[in-house]
Amino acid sequence: MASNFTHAIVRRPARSVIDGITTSPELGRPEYGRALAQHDAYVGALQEAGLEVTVLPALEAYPDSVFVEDTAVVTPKGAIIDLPATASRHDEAALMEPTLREFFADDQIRRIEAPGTLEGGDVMMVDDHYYVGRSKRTNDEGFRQFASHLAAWGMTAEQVPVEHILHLKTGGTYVEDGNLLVSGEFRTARAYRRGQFAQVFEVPDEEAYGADCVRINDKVIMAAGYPVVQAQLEAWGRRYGYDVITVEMSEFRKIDGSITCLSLRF
Ligand code: CIR
Repeated sequence: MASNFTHAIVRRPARSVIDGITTSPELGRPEYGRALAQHDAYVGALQEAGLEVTVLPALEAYPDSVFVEDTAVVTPKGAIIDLPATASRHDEAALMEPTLREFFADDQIRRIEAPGTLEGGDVMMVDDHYYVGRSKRTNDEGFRQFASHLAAWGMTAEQVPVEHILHLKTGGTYVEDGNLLVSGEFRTARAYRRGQFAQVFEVPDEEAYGADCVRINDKVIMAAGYPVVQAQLEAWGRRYGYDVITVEMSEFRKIDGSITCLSLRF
């Protein structure tokens, strides 16, 4: 079943984005003007995919607040407000809640509460089943609460260990039609080997950053500069009826942000 999204929520990068958390300081700090331009292009790609995009103002006190995906998981039945694990990002979810309330009724909003932590980057939706990374950012209690919220809405979840990267989706994304991209440690993840995927494409190490893409209606948005991933997506796109849009992501990559991180989609 292909996605049928109508809306996205994004947040403008703050000037403080140059101080975003990173595991790759050798890439240098983001350049603010370039990050803004890349963000504009990303919003343009979401619109090209047919979405109405709510663009929230920058939050200077939160360097990583451009990565709105970590503040909530929006399902077809309702939204689960996350609890980001790092102190500097902790309050970002509460700051997103009023915007989600514009789209969802009270009984469609649930919350991850301490000591649970959960970040949306760790959550990969495959129809009504959710794979949840057990990472440094998402703990067992966060998963337990998340799975119980989903169960109340008739959906299921399972954990996937994340050892070497930030979030589950940093290492691979589901692009619908049974097709999954995986990189690094997820090439051998047991959770992905049960026959529920028609095709699993193993992204070569030198293109690992390209493994995080997003399918939106009849488009897939991916980072520019990953030709092997792009060729695979274009081949799938010809077969399943979608086009690939590439956007420059260099400035967000410097602080561990990838394609899915920059939006909430529903
Ligand atoms: C962080 O470390 O939290 C940010 N610098 C990057 C967050 C990326 N978000 C995502 O993968 N969903």
